[in-house]
Amino acid sequence: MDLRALIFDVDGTLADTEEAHRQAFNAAFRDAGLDWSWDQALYRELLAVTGGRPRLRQYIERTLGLSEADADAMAGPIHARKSEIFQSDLTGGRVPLRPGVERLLREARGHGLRLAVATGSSRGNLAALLTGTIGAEAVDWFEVVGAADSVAALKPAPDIYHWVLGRLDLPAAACLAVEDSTAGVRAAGAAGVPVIVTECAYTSGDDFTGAVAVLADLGEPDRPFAVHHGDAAGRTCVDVALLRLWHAGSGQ
Ligand code: XBP
Ligand code: MG
Repeated sequence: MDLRALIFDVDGTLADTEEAHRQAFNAAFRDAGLDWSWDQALYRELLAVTGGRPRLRQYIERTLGLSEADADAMAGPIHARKSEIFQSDLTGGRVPLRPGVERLLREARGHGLRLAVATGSSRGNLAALLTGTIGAEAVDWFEVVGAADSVAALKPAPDIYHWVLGRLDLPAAACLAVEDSTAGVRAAGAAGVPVIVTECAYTSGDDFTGAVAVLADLGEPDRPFAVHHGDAAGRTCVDVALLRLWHAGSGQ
């Protein structure tokens, strides 16, 4: 089956945003008068939970011994403040897109590939990232945006990918996902979507079993990329031709 659409994860894939998320959480804790501070090692552990609000809720349950309902009630306003801080950072262009992302998005559009997003984050975060990098018009490049408010079960559950496929009205075999995390690979895989990985600072060395290829990043023509798993067919960066090769080789 031909490749018809690319489904991009956001955090860690379109941009290395998790460090900005971590710092925004710590700023929100300070604003709330809490003495919590998540360092990078703890945040990497907490990232096992997809979704910033569920991640904070579980931390509150564990730290304060509150019930899930009470912890969620406490997490809500803190997470809302964190999102304000994060979005202000990104709208200001603080976090760039990862290497090759804008190039590949433009090339994919030029080849008539449909674009979608499947993220455990919020639509507002995506809009802030794109506004602060390519420009607000890039939000419309993505025909379908599956975000944390689209489904109840976030990655590694396949629900977000099923939701996106439904709105694309495409079978999984006609798509290819780009992810950065174990949870993302498992979610795409469980939905039958072939997936490639670009590791990020918080996921480097994690288990990406099932991915068609694992890369340091998408690369640029003049900036060769490192391939940790899979065959890049001698190419120096991920282009549509290489995506089609990987898609065909994935047995779809
Ligand atoms: C990564 C996530 C998100 C972010 C934080 O999403 O799990 O929760 O860590 O963003 P992706 P929110 O699927 O794009 O990698 O606080 O908005 O959830
Ligand atoms: Mg991610």
